Amino acid sequence: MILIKLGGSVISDKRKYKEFREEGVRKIVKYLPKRDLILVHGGGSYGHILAQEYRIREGFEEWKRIGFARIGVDMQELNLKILNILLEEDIPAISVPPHSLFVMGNSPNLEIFHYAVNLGFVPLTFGDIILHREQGIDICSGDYMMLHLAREFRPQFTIFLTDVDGIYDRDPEEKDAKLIEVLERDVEPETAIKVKDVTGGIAYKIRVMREIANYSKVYVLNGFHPERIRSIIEGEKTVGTVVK
Ligand code: IP8
Repeated sequence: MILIKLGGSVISDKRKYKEFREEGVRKIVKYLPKRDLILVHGGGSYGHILAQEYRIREGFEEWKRIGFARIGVDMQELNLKILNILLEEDIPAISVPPHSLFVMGNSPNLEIFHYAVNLGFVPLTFGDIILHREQGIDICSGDYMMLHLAREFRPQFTIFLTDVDGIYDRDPEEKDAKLIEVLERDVEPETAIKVKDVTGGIAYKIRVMREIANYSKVYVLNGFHPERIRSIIEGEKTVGTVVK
């Protein structure tokens, strides 16, 4: 089993509302295995811009209803675009939207993933709007789904595709930023503190990755060089970060 997250900044241009990177996604899909695979995608500019505007993570207020529902629609739109590309490449993907799978505060019920995988389907889930047991509404990040899926399935490889080569020792936009090839448990890179989005940015991601490293080999790779996915699967050395 291989678990892969298509990061929001790989599949969309994070600065422009609903700007899909179609060519990039097509390229990635060509390097994906056709079964024993679970996919997760992030929100990018289909999720984060409005989630921030409507302060979804701060919980329910009446004025937020339409915004919350709108993000749900936008995420399904993004999901549908990716599903269609997967199908065109002969990958039998099935959409599993978190908002209709569970209520935040309870653990996600992953039964559907088991059934789908056993029949040779490729489940595709994503960062999504979610109803919340205490605060009414929230955002469920794709990383949260990654964590639960990795715990449940113990994949051989767990791969996070991002818009840079891996995890850097500081903001990758800064001059002199160095790629961390092996991220050890006790090192907290400066990037963790500085780079944020509505679901917590790199700091949360690194926490999730470290936990997943207990169950799986975890890699962070550049989604704009998807041939690196194949290298990892084939056991070859490539550019990226391995999380230990
Ligand atoms: O990009 C967030 O998912 P992420 C999803 O995986 C929304 O953190 C709706 C903002």
